[in-house]
Amino acid sequence: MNSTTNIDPLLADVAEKYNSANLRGDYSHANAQYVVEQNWARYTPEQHALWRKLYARQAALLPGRACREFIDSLSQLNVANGIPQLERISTILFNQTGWQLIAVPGLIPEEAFFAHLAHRRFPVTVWLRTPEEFDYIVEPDIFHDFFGHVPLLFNPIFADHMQAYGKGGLKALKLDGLVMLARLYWYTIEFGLIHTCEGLRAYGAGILSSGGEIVYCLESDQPHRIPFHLERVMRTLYKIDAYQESYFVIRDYQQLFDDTAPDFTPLYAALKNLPPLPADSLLPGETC
Ligand code: HBI
Ligand code: FE
Repeated sequence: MNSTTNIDPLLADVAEKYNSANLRGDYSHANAQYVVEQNWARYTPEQHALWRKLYARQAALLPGRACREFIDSLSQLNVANGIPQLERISTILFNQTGWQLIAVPGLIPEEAFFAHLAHRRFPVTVWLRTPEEFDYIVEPDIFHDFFGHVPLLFNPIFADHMQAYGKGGLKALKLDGLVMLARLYWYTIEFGLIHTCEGLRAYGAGILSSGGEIVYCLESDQPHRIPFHLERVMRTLYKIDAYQESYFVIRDYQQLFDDTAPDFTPLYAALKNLPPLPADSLLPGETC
């Protein structure tokens, strides 16, 4: 355990959720909302080169796999040549959808995370993976958070959903609905698929920032691809250290916003008494 996680029980909770014995970030300068300075000048030329390599590999995989909104938004950010300056992008983003980017040391406790989302602030981790972690990393680094999550915050409907999700998260904490809400986050914001006029596409950040899963999720015959259904997603278990065994498909972002708009209180009460579904479940009639 590093110095931080063994004194801050909230951080220890979220570290455990990610099977991390100790979180990698430097939390010693974080404020009460877990915000830090990005210290962009401290990134080394090698780290900028690693970002360029990650970006180039991922950008080449996007056509025909990432949703159109993601590709168009990413291309306007001009962040191929090095680790982005969060403040610069935050200013552009704020003018478009009222979202801001804030720098955080890494994973932060659920309540702080939800509170930021509820106020249209997206937490972006400041550290970058090592070259050895090029293909896989357990905790989200700046490439996952920025490349995976930031482009769709420029989409107004998705931006509204993210804020609603944050508000829902704060309520879930009071209703003991956190586990179910985390599943919703996982199967949409992290690993969601969407029907488009060009065919099935990925919009989830965990897919879009992954060299392997962006191909697997659309082209493998292994995983189930199931029409999104809120209760179904909230009951379905997930694994954090392997490709998904099931992906849930929305018709459009409006469906995601509308289906998750109602108050979840009765849903939590109803689902609490039902057993969770294994990640590889397929219920009758669930074909995509
Ligand atoms: N913290 N920085 C950061 N980024 C996340 O994606 C994140 C987090 N804390 C908690 C968390 N995600 C998950 O538990 C979500 O399900 C809320
Ligand atoms: Fe993420």
